[in-house]
Amino acid sequence: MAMSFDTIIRGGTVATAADTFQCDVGISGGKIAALGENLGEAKEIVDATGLLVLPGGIDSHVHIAQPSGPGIVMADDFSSATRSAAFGGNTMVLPFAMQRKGESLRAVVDAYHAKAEGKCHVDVSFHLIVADASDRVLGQELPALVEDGYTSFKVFMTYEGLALSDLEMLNVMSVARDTGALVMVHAENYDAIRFLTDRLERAGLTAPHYHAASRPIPVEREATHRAISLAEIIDVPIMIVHVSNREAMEEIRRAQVRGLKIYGETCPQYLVLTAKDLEGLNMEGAKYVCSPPPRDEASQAACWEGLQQGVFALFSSDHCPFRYDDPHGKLAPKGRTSFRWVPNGIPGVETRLPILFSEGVNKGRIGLDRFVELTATNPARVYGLFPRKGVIAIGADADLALWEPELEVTIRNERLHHAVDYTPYEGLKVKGWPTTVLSRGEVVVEDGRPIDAPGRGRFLACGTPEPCRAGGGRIV
Ligand code: DUC
Ligand code: ZN
Ligand code: ZN
Repeated sequence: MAMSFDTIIRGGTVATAADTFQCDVGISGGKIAALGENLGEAKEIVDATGLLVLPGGIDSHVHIAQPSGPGIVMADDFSSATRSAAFGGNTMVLPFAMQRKGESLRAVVDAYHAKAEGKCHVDVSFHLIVADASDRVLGQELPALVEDGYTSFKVFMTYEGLALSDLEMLNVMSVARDTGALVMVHAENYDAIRFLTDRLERAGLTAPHYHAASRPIPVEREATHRAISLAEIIDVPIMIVHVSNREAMEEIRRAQVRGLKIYGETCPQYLVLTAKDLEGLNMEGAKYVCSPPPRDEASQAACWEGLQQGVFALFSSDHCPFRYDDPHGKLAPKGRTSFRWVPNGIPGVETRLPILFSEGVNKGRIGLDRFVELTATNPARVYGLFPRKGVIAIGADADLALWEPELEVTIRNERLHHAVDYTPYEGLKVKGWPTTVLSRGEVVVEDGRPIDAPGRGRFLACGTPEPCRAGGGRIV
């Protein structure tokens, strides 16, 4: 007897991290209920003829509504960021709940839930940023938060007020090992950056592009090596986030070859931008200030190699949205005095997938299966959301993005949906764009048109990350 579904996606080409095949997708109760042909009746038919049907992207590294220093305000709240995410083919994002020194992590988590409440267009889980590795945080708060589904912590090796000492990193890693959580590491050497920044400023070299000179590749390579060594001492898996160059990538590869569970992530800015982009006239370069900074073409090639060869398991946006022409953003008065004070981060949640699809799949650098793996399946596995998320399989959430693989788009800020007044990818031509997006079976973007659904996105507790599970294989 033919079943009846809420929705059938008909006539598309389904692609997963393993396979690409023609079939229809039957959806009931927000879940994928059937894959096959002639599925029968449904209340709604979505015609996917000529389209690719992919798992919705999971952007596992975004910053939303984070406090960012005196007078600096992030452009996106949870509404605009998750709406922008949906328009870029994503059905889930993982932002950070950021602790500041002296704060209770639990109170921080509650505050971020309050910021997100009623606003999200797609589903959300949180990573924790541990800035204050006090005995109470290590002994009580982190273990309780892991139990509640916050199973990944980011630690910083740089930034005033955020950087942890090696001892503090070891303590956080030790809690992660005991509780089955994954530590994400921002690997840059704080003292080296301070030394170089002071020297550049003394020489009057304060324009935005000196940001890149203040954090050269050895700053990242050394910290990457040190983070790996600390993880080896504790015997715990870690994720090195936003890797920008060959030397850091090779540190990760070497550790992997030695059998350590060291994971890596890279981002669009390290594939299509270089330090030259920071050299714009006047303050224009501020639009590209992020850390680590974009490097050069050889570094871009190395990041592609890392994606192709499985050194990197994740491709995330590191969406970190500040307006440009705004005293609370990139043009904050202090930022005009030195690159040191320019808010650090660039937007990209909506452009992440089209950039990788176009530069990767359409240009033959990676296959469609690898695209799905890097952008949806691996994030779900790495952060304990699989198999509910990140896959087209019976029983999974019906989080789907329908792509027009040949659609040519010139990226312009005016077509994006974030609350930022620029995109660092302005003018970049891409081929392939997601035009219809379903979150748990509900259409949230239809043929490029908005379906306003703030508040329908849910918080999801994360399970134990796969890298932290006993016997868990390496995710590549
Ligand atoms: N690190 C991030 O992960 N995002 C923005 C800035 C930074 O330093
Ligand atoms: Zn970082
Ligand atoms: Zn980030």
